[in-house]
Amino acid sequence: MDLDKIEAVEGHQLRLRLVQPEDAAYIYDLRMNPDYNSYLSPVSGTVADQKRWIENYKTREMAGEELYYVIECLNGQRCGVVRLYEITEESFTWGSIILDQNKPRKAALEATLQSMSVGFDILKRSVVKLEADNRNDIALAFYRRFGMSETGSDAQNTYFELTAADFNAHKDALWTAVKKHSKPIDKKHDRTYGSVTLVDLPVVTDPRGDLTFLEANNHVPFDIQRIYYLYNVPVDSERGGHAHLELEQVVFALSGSFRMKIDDGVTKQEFWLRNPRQGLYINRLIWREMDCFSQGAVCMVVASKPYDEADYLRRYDDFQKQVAKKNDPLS
Ligand code: T46
Repeated sequence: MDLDKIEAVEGHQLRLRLVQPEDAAYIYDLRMNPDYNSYLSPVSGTVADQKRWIENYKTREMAGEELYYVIECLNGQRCGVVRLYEITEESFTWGSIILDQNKPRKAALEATLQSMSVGFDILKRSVVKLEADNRNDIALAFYRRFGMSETGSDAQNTYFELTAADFNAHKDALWTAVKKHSKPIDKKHDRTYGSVTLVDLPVVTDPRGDLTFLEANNHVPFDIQRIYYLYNVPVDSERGGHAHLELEQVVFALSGSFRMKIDDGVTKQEFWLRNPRQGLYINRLIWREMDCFSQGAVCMVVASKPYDEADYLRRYDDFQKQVAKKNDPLS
């Protein structure tokens, strides 16, 4: 398997990336949510069970039997999941798609095109199989519009297949529809106050290994004036717990992983950093906390200014006051 191509698949407004154990709580919430789970097999157990399920799935992923993706907007916001399973020499089964309220317009079409492309264009399988619950009118209509052929039905489900040839015949028109009816998400750095964005770096791969680089005012949207790194971090350590008045930074997990909890004073998000080719750009006036460091994790930060303690807001109420001031139209 070409793991590099399979690991992350970028489209017009969405990225598919392989699921990680840290996605357990997100997936558990999705599958327990009655708004999304009506036509899926029921889930029981806990988030810890879901995490164990993902860990077991990772062995099937390594064996090339199954690919389970988290669907993200290009700004890193998760908005759903989709799965390719029962991958044989010739075919794969597609399903378990869920999209949540963060999905952009045309996300179902785009995520379906992207995930089917993995099966057809990357894995080179010649046919996909899938089924839809007979009560799920929206899915049935969607699969028919997508050009899938019905192969049968029973009391519960209708069964469909699509060949690689049919997929290739339809896909350009379907991508045109995605582009026409959706807005591309600006994944370039949003430099307004209070924003965070995932930043992808280039990689040069050859048999000697991978090489990634970053350039000031290109991959990182500022003049780099300082670089620092965190290492020998105990796994139960909690760092951060502050915001900056003027400093902009991009944070990378050069090795291992950790969680960044991000708060702009209104919305809280969390990002798991684990890929040395992907950093988190954190603008001014963002409260950040870091925890869940893996053993041996190394965090590298590139910063827009030298160290200055006066730039830190280390008390949450001071941070909230600054956010309120920034949002005050008369200030
Ligand atoms: C941030 C997160 C991701 C310096 O003397 N020079 C420096 O460049 C830095 C970054 C820190 N220090 C001193 C200040 C403190 O006495 O090192 C000590 C520990 O710093 P702090 O408690 O702020 O470390 P973290 O890991 O909580 O936060 C750091 C950065 O300070 C912060 O800007 O965003 O990493």
